[in-house]
Amino acid sequence: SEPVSCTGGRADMSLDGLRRTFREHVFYTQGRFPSVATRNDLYMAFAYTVRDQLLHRWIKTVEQMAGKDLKIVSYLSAEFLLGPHLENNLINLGIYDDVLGIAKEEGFDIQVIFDQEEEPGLGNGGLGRLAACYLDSLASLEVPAIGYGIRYEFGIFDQEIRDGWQVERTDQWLRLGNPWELARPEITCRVSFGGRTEPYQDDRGRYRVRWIPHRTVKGVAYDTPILGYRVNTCNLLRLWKAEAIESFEFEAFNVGDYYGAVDEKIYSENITKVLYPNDEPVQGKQLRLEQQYFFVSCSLQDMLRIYKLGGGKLDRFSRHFAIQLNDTHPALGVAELMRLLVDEEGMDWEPAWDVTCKTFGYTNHTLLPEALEKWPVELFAGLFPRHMEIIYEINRRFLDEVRRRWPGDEARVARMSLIDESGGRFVRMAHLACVGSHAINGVAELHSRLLKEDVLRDFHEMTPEKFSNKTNGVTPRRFLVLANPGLTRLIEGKIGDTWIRRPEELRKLEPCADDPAFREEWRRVKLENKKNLARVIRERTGIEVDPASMFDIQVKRLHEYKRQHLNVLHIIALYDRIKRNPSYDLCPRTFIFGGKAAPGYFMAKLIIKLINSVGDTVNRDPDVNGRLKVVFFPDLNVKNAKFIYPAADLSEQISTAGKEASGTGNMKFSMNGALTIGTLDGANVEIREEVGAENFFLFGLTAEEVYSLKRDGYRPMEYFQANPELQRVVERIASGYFSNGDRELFKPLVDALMFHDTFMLFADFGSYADVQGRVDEAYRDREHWTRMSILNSARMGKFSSDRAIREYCEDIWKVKPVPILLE
Ligand code: H53
Repeated sequence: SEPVSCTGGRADMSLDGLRRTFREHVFYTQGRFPSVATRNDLYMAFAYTVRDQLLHRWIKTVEQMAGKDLKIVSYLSAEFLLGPHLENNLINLGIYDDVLGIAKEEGFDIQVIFDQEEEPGLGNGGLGRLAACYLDSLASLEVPAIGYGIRYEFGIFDQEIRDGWQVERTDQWLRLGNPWELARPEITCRVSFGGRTEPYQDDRGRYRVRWIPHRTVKGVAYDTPILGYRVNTCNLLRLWKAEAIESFEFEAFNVGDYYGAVDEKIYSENITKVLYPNDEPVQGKQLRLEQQYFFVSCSLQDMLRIYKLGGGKLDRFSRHFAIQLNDTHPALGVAELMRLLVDEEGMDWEPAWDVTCKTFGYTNHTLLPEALEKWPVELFAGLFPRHMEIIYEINRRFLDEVRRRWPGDEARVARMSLIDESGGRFVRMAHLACVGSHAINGVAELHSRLLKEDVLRDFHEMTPEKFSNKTNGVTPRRFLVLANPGLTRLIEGKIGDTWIRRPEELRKLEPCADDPAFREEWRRVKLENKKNLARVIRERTGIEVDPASMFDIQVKRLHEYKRQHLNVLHIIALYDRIKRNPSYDLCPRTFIFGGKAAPGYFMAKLIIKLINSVGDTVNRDPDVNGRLKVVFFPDLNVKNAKFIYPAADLSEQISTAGKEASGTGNMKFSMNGALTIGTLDGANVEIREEVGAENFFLFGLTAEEVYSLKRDGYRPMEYFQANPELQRVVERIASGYFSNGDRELFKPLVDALMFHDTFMLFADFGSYADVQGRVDEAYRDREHWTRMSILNSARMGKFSSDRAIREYCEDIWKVKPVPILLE
């Protein structure tokens, strides 16, 4: 067919072209005169102007890929935490300054326009943000890819802090429309639930099974273009929305059951109504399982549809699609692809299984036992009777193999089974993912090692060749270029801008660490970023913080294993030292926290309250005299995070060793020149290796020490009794010092520490406080601190998501870049 012509007109990216397109959108898309256009009208007009550029590249991408013998990556994820699109797209297109100029000419402040964008909060934390970074890198590396997920009508809740407590407010990101997506009402899939199965013989006399479902809903595609950095590749994020199928309403209408029809509509739409706001562990709710199956089924049907358009034969499917399972949330895909191939397409079991295993890869993101997804067999079989049968059959064949390899080892068989029968019966999603994939990976060296040694040990023994590590990465475009323009300019002045695609080149900055003038500039940028954050903190919390103080920051989801409360114990220790000796010499510090707690996670919410209560007391105490400030930054999301990472002096990465699979915030901070205080956990280990032990503040038990201490019987009380400062700290909390004399308020927290201390805060407290003392000293030597800061940024290249995606492409997906030409 003829190449699509879409040059000129709205594809014109000259300054004049952009200005004209923008004005047209104010008129013809928003229906406004410029003089009465609202802030939202202007934002929308800008967004559509930029989207036109994306669509131009998207069409070119599709056009040039069509008919080529290529392989597409399908990234299946229940979460994509994208963050605002507009600024990011301007950077990737390379028209940031042009658009700033147009805004100025037209007489308004572009920042106000950027602020108008509601971010799509379609994820909880690390896992969802990782998926977003990977989409950015896939497109930037010109790799054909589709992200598949769920178009939640309500994303992660907005967090407010009232009286020190977290209050959740529903997210309404779609309220004013979403200019970045295209509804595709013609791209739909049917997804069924419940019912029963029945055997039959097909026309060739073969035994077959058909599924007679109880109900069926419709999935509708919504597409968001994902443009790479300074390339023409524009990939696709396809999110599914659930709707009622028309026939239902029509039938019900005919028999007069109007309310029944409306019920059905509500019921169907419920599936993609809201994101479950739990990071790890996920909550075992039926609707959650329905969400998982819904998006996985839509996505697989869509891939098969696309594949068949190209006329491919099904047994070659895995040469054209590589599907990655982002955690176990989409693991049902293994059974669903089998069902589609065997029941719907009439393939035999063995070739279908061969295709399935060659197609899927599985990324594990957690070692926490309570976070490994298990679904009660009864619930599962009720919703998916056919998939249950398929899983039993996969399991039967798989366990036969286990028995052949390890005859008589029934304990091993029970451990490896897809069905957990150790008390109740559950489907183990991680086992399903392992058995149905040709590749299994963890997300940091330590994590991948622990997976092999512990959680997935039996699977590693059986198929070691499936296992690998793929250390996480983050996109330097959003987390450096967009978030920290000051630092970006400074770096560009020294080493140009090629590091934005090849961050290993940041190493060229190393010699600058010895240049006093450069260090001075480096500090100036940091100070500006701190002033900026101080302003935002003042606007949002009313708290004044001093940009000259050390900014010590811990932002991430609230979870006991992440140990925000260890940080608080240390703050109280410092406060206690000041109270006992008002002239105690302390380098002024501002402690900043941020992060959401799962609404049902009582302890996490109590920790938020504790942070705010300690803040109230400390910030007001005249004895403290400005040396300590404690701030809880409300509503941490991608949009707000951009103020935070660039402003940090010290990054807190203090999880119990062996608990944080990787962490990615640790990377964002260090790239922006923060020094890390951290345990040997997750990617901290590798960050320390890269930046150098002398530029990293290490403390705490190792994962091995944590395990052996647990095994030998950990007694927190022993650490408590041995450390008088720790006793005073805990006593201050327990006595009601921070809660107006209320001794009950924090009792659950205190008791959990004293009697269980599952995450070993007491064991690590001494070492943490000591190393914090070294941080205090180090910060006083500003020249040396700046050196370390520069070296942190310079040596973080490894943690670009481009590196991670290259590894996935080469080792797991076996896909190659496909450069796209515009003309
Ligand atoms: O995934 C991140 C890791 C992080 C890990 C996180 C995660 C979730 O956000 C949700 C569920 C889950 O199993 C794991 O906690 O350590 O960096 C991306 O890999």
